[in-house]
Amino acid sequence: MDAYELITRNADEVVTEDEVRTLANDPEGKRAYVGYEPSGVLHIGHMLTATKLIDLQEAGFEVTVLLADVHAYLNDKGSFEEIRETADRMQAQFIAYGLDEDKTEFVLGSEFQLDEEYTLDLHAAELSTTLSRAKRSMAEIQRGDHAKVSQMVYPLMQALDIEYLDVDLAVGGLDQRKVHMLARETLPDLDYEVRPALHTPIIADLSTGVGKMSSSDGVTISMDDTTEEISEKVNDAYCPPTADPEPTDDGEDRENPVLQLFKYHVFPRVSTVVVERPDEYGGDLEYDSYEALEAEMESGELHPMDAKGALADALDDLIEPGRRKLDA
Ligand code: IYR
Repeated sequence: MDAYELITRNADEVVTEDEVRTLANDPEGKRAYVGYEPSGVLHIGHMLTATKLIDLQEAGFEVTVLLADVHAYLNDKGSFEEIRETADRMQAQFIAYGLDEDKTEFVLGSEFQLDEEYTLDLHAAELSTTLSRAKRSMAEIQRGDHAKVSQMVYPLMQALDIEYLDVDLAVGGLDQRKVHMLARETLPDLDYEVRPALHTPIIADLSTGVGKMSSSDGVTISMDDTTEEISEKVNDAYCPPTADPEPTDDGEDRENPVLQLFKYHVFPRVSTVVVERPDEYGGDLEYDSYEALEAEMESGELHPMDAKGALADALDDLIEPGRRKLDA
């Protein structure tokens, strides 16, 4: 796989492809980052972007993980003290999950976001951004009448982080695209360069295949799940024998979250997936690519129940090192 393919594989969106191609021409020592509001334990959303960071490290990038304590504070996630304790625990989990300790720098937002220069740049960004533009960059759920001023400042700070962390590439889930678009407009206003961004897909709700898998409501896979919990969640998952399910009766898009997890979470980390089956049902199946697994599910050779068993085992193996860290 060439560097561009490795850097962009499984990304839902690359902004812009030309800019990332330029990075891919000489990836050694280039810098990428993802930011996370410290909260709870790692869940599948964190792990998907972390998987992309692992791809980038393999391609030669140095990686910064921003533990965005100030952002979490602005988003009403608790006191600084609570947020920072969570940040420490998250850092240990990211390493356990497989980020290369020597090529990963963990930075707390408050280490630079409270400096005078940053603050003055933030005010300059506030001055060059209309309220309606800032509002458009906010998450959908925050945009009502109860939105706080802090939540409008938040995306502007995220844009500035790209400059202050001196990164060549910003990575995030597709839910970060609005902020990254704002950054493309805001940074040049402050005479800073635009940097490309890469967005990972959002996994659908595990039990319905509709909307997004979320830790706040619905079922998610977390690092503190027991083997039994994972197995239960996966066995109850929505999994028709196709990667392209029909929309719901209300016309909502549906995905197959079991296949999405194989594609975006398991195969980037595991070279072969073995589906165990008793001999009377044809014996074990082995797949060395997501495409091969998808094809056999669609043809009927691989039954969704058997695929779920293999998925639960693979998820369990991937979170096991982090789970041990939590217990320690
Ligand atoms: N908005 C992210 C957290 C975050 C990401 C980056 I990239 C930053 O520079 C700062 C914060 C979230 O929703 O978790």
